[in-house]
Amino acid sequence: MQQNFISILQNCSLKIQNILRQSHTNYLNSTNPSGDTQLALDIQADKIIEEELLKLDFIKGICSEEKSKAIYKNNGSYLVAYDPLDGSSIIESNLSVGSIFGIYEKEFKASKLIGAAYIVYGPRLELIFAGDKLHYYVHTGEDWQEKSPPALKKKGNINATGGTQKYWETNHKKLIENLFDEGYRLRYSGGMVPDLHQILIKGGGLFSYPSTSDAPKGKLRKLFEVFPFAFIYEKAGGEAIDGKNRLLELDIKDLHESTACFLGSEYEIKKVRNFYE
Ligand code: AHM
Ligand code: MG
Repeated sequence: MQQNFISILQNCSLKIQNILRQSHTNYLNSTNPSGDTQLALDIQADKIIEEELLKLDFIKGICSEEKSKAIYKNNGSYLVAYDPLDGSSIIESNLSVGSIFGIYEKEFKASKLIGAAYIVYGPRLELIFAGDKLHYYVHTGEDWQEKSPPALKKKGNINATGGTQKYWETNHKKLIENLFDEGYRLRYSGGMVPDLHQILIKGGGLFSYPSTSDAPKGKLRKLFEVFPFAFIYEKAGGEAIDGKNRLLELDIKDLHESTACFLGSEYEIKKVRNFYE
């Protein structure tokens, strides 16, 4: 099942990379269930992934950031929640973007997550898959090469934080100031895939998208973005919390629900806990 899934994601990534290379980045008149205006590319990528995933016998259903409801089949026992094209707002400026996937057993909830993956569309096409352990694939232009998987050390030196700064809570301002006082460097592109991938590849640091006074539940969606990355970061030796609780122990009531999130290595997450206690 794992190998079939990896192959399907590799197929999807090549097709999506192809549509990204065409020059149009036009917006549609429609919004997704979170209220974001959709790009034609969001819908195309969503369709590519939907068609590929529904071919797999072991898939019982799918849901994406672009769909208001899940689609179910009669067979299969695994559910996939995905963000077909994460970083829609930075496509126009030609920055790296990605796709994110969470594989759930029978129910869309954190405790049922059994695998996760993301694709990075950058100068290179890359895929990280986490099952029992991490797998890292890079496309050479001709085929896929598996490389040794990245791992998080106890501490890094990168700080990537989102949310509108004027709406940050005091504890978040203090946390970020403290990291910079310790010599952390700012690395934030506005795309969680390249931002979290950079921290993973460099072996440590902190990514945060906090709750703010204008967005008390943060921005990033549990099923499509936060839980899959929490799973991947834990498999890489890191930690992932909402400020206090482990992300993978959070409940979910609505498919499109969001949460504040902090993902990183042990040292930085301990610091988050201290500032958010
Ligand atoms: P999207 O799924 O509509 O692209 O939004 C998610 C993106 C993340 O990739 C990124 O971390 C975040 O939104 C950036 O938000 P902001 O522009 O508020 O910093
Ligand atoms: Mg997204």
